Amino acid sequence: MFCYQCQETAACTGCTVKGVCGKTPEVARMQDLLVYVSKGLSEITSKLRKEGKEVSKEVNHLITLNLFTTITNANFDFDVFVERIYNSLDLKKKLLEKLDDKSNLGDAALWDERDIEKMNEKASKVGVLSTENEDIRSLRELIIYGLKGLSAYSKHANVLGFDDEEVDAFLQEALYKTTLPLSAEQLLALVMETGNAGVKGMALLDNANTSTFGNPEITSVNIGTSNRPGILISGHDLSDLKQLLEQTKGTGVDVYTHSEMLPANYYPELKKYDNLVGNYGNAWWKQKEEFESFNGPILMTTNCIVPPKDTYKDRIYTTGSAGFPGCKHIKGEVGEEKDFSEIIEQAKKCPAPTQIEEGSIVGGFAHNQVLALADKIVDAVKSGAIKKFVVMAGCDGRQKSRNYYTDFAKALPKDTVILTAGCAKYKYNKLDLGDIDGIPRVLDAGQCNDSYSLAVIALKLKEVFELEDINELPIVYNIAWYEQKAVIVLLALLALGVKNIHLGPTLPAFLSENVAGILVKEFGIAGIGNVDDDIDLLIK
Ligand code: FS2
Ligand code: SF4
Repeated sequence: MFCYQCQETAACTGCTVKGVCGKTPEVARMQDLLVYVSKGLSEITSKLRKEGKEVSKEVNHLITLNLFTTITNANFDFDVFVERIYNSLDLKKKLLEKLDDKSNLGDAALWDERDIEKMNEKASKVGVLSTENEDIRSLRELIIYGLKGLSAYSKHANVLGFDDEEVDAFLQEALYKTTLPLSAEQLLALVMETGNAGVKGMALLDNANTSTFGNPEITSVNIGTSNRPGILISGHDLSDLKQLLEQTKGTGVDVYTHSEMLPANYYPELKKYDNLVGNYGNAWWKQKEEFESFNGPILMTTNCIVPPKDTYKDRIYTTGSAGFPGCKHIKGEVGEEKDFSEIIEQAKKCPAPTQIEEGSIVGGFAHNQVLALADKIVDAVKSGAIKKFVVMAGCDGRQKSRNYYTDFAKALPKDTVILTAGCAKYKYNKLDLGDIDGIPRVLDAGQCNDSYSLAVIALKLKEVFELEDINELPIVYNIAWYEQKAVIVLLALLALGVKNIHLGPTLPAFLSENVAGILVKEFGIAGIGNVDDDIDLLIK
């Protein structure tokens, strides 16, 4: 196996024996093959569109689900990947029949084999290292990881009934183009286009979330527990949470959010449920201790599964793109109602969660809420009460080096405000950093996709202050990344013209020296240093 798609990749170069995340070589091979088959499928759909033929939403959804399932920590189940490959091959066959011009089709579009041994053989030839030139490989993978992130966001919009054919068409064409002998310049242009599509994808999801659940609003979220049994829901899928809340109503079972599900508490249409009682615990990587002490069942709706301990494995359920062998998977395609009754019945037999914290945290500062406070914020900037905004969005992770972000937040001068989104917030959202004239010093916009909100806020401030360039704003970027959704967020910010982003705790292993050099030169991308130097560099 060879995988270097996430920040925790072995020795910051690549996982070759087993994934640091727990991915086995067998699963890694099937993931590589699923990506390859999806490239072939995308070649056919792209060519069908060129022939003026319609590609159905179901086909679009299958491709995004394929990519989403290969995101770090999403799915560890070998059988799931084999089934997805078979389904994709079946679909590929059907779509091929509709294509008039079948000349010049690539190997990915034509390959079809169901024998596991032959599939393994193929997988070992089509993985990341099959591109020999390291710069071309780097650019291709940068695009593919961005598309994986975009797929995740598209999927969350799709389940709420929102689709953008333009985004899907781009996603498939870009994926197909990673199989073509494009030059580095052409691939760089495609990287930028991927960033533009990322902006559209996040805007689609923002629209889907806010039209369905209302605009996030300032909310104090309980982090303690009740004495009733509970279900913990993690991941990013708000539609799953909504269904779970409906189904647990009046059952005596409480629902708690974990990690990236915390921002669900900020939405009017979700916080109105009495049975949504708060958030339990912290970021994804703490789940081994926190799932143990939660005592009740846990529903993983998307990525960021840590291979579970046997002591609580029988309480873990997965759904959607998520999967783990031996854990029960709750079925339900886009638009279908899911049945969570088994989880609810198990919860009733479990003790209430063991309290690990008490009090509350405040969030809900997505674009609508922040813009409602715009006058206050603009006054604070004009009076000098707020000197700088620091975007500290992205992901959290288990490496000790990430304590940098806690220390950085603590070391920030008191006239700075942190704008955050994603699970990175858990490094500083319980520090009690105070407020500036009633504006909290940590403004949490929501999940990682809500980094879009931060961009909307920046664009609005640029307008209010009548600036030419977004980079003239008193905003600096110190972003933490872990998996591929952070890649699309980064590419989207670059596409919006944001410069001088600091990215840590390490730069992606998939950036070759030359590609990293281009990002440094063109966009001022930089890594992180030590806290004192970075405070000097970014703030003073
Ligand atoms: Fe955190 Fe994991 Fe959200 Fe990432 S919970 S690292 O998925 O995309 O952020
Ligand atoms: Fe390694 Fe990350 Fe790939 Fe897992 S997802 S195998 S940790 S690079």
